[in-house]
Amino acid sequence: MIKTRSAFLAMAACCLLTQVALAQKAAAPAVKIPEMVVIPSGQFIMGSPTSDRGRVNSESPQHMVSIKSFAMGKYDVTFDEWEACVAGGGCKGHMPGDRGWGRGNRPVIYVDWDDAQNYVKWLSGVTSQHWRLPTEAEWEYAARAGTTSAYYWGDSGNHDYANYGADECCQGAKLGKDQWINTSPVGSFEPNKFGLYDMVGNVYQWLQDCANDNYQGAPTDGSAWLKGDCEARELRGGSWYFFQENLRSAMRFYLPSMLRFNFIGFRVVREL
Ligand SMILES: [Ca+2]
Repeated sequence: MIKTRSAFLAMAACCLLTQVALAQKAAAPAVKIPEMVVIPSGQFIMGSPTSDRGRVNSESPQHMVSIKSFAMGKYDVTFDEWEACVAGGGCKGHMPGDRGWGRGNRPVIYVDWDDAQNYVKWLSGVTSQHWRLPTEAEWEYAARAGTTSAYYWGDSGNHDYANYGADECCQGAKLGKDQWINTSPVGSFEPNKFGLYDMVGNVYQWLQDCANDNYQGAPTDGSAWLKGDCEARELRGGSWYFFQENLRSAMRFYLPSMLRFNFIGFRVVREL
């Protein structure tokens, strides 16, 4: 009898532990990881030719860069993905506002360069893989996707390909497929030839590189340029707030790294 009762208690304890384990598993928040696209290795000419309308001298001299294969975020990091980081104890609990434009699958905004670093640090921790921001060379190579035109679709701005602003600086605008005055849900336009969405328009994207006024002395192996003014960091891609020339593949821009704006977000890279 005693033996039977002990066996019953042991079995009950076992079931209880199993149920607790299952409940914990069910309650554990799913880790939301950005979808990625593998970018093939290759070489490209970085910078703009003098024929690019709206070019600035910081885009020269043009130079050949070799790129190793890497994985890049198919979309900008979204509010959903950012909030998974906060829910998982990362990102220093920073919960950015959205100005009432919507969260979910819209790109996260009001994140500075350090916030973006906190996000990739969290991703690296939960996945045991190496996540980071794109280098400026990786970004331009991925944005061009084999093209040499000013924009990856041609030589002039076009609201059918991206969400950007009015011709007169600086305000949002609606035209063609671009039906958003402010940010748009990621993936609202066709991807480029590498399968990347929103590489230009919607929000500017923080990059790893320090600010430099031209390409004299820039790396040619695709690595981040960590000399220059590292209190400021490079950004790429233009945004809902700016005019078309900001969406050119070669367009460069930098800002102090601690600024949080409603036209800046980021996308991630995972090393292969
Ligand atoms: Ca727009």
